[in-house]
Amino acid sequence: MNAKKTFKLWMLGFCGIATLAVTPVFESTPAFAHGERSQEPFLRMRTVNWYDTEWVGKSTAINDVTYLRGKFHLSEDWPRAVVKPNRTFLNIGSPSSVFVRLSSKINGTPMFVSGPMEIGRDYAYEVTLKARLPGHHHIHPMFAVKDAGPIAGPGGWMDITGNAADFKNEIKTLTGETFDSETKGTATGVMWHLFWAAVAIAWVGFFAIRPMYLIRARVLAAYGDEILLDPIDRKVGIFFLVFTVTVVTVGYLSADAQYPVTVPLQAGEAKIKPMPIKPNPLVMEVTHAEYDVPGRALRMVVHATNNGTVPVTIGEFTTAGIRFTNKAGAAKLDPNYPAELVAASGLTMDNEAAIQPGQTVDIKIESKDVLWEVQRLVDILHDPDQRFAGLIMSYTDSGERLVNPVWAPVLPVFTRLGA
Ligand SMILES: [Cu+2]
Repeated sequence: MNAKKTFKLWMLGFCGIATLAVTPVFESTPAFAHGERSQEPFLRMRTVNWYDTEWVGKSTAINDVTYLRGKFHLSEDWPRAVVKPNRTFLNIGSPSSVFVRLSSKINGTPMFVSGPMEIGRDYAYEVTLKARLPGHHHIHPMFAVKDAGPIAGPGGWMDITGNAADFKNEIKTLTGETFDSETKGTATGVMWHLFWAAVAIAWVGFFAIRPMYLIRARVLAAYGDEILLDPIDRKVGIFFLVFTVTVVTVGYLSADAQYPVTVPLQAGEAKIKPMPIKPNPLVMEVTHAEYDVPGRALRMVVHATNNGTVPVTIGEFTTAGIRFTNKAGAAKLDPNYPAELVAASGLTMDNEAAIQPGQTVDIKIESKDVLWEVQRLVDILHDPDQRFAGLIMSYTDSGERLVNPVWAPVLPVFTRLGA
């Protein structure tokens, strides 16, 4: 008995220590409640290449309007495992409805319904947001692809100040009626939910007590269903049928009489023209790429030709909303871009010189930062399809930006090779 007790105590103590040992050390980095980092890296790197993302209102008062805007390129390296963007919708990823989305426009076209987009092309979007719930919120642009799911873009913090109770979303209908869409119809909605719940409980309850399920099941198994039904059951059944059909009909007719002019829910398709292809004199191709696991660096060899008339300098490599820049690229960084997504001196090249007009070069570009691990992009090495895609940004002396999509298979390396 005693030995057993001692063992029990020892076991309890052991479990306690074991629990403590595996409890992770408290992290002081900002909390990301969306789980955006757990989205597969092939989805984040090889579908939508986000750039120029702008969280316009760093702080917005309740009821005020702000914007989330930016551009994206649909990667030529779209994974085979992901459904093609034949039906897409631009949305916002946020912790609950902290903003009301008043409109989404892609290339200036309102996108209140979904539609197809073209792989290999670029789109500019602007989402108009009205502040609804106060707080410090992490907001992402989000690209939903039918049968593939939502693909989150980079997240930035947006603050909303004020009092939630002051929120109003007044809408003027086409018939001239004005109402607050926050509260409109709430009582009717609650009433119908309670009503049908009560009807359902009465229906199930009636049969549940005449007799209880278990007895009923045994009688059913032994003698069939005929003796389980008595005339009252049939009468009650007919009553519920007539009652339900009457309530639905009367409800429908009275709602129709109250709101004679309605617009059906839009179920068409948005036909969005991609942004015009900007002539790009810089031609680029990745001829080799490897990921240095201990060094946390993606290295690629880029075969580039400058067919233009002015020298071009590479400044940035961006993928999954994460930006690796050198000096030239850092100078062009929007200071409002979330610092936790920028590796400001993460981009190095074996040849920093500008690519001269007419010149063809093979440049080794290294994007090195702990962000590969922190953002869990290194997980591509566990995929059966080890590839990356992203955008390389280059600049001419006059400040013109050239965007080159790149993609390639990635070879993992575990030792440092001479760079
Ligand atoms: Cu987030």
